[in-house]
Amino acid sequence: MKEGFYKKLVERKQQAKKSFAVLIDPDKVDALTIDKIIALSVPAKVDYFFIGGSLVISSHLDECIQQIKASCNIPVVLFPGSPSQVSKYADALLYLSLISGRNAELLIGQHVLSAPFVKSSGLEIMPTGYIVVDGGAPTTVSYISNAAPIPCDKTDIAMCTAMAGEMLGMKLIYMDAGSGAKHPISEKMIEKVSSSVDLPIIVGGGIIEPEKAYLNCKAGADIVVVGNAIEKDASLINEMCAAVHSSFVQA
Ligand code: 1GP
Repeated sequence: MKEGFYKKLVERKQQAKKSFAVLIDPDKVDALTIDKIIALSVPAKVDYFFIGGSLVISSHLDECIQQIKASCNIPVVLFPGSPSQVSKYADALLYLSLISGRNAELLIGQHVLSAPFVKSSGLEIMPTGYIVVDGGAPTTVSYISNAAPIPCDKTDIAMCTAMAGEMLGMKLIYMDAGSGAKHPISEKMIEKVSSSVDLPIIVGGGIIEPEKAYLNCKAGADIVVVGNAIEKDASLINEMCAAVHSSFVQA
């Protein structure tokens, strides 16, 4: 099994270092676009590529990852919308359990069915409490998951969900307003969650401005993920990444 990735995440959290991840949906990119994203991400010092999507209709997940791996050292983390989105070429897998929902299939059902396949991938598996928060519009994740998101102002529910996830043994918390959300998650909710658990916190969904990415980090996000906005304008990578990294203040 690959290892060491999670350890580094925890070390970064202990040092209060914030990370920026570019989300790549294999359905939405061709080889040329991937080259462009890499060309912008390397000088910007992007920390991670997250790969996945709620659907993933295309079948070039392996090729996407191999292309990235052949051109740069930015780690590739799988953010799968379904168990079919597993590739041995990645560095690690967010092993998502939708703890904000009450759909048994996404809490444990699909994990049982795919367990031997996932284990044999050799990937570093990171159990991740996936918390979907209402982002003001029905997103693919809320439709596909068939699970109600947490209302955006119910910070206590988000906090208790994250705490329960931590006590159940999750290693990461991913707070997601869903791709293309109208409203990203509030700093109030991020603050509440991050001050209640010791786990690294990933935040994404509807972040389109560098300022928002910065504020999310100040509120306690350890990794900020942006997909949609970068699909529309890849030149945002540099500014977003700089905003996230600038939130780190040396003690
Ligand atoms: C979605 O958190 C990710 O699952 C990123 O969302 O595509 O809106 O940036 P965006």
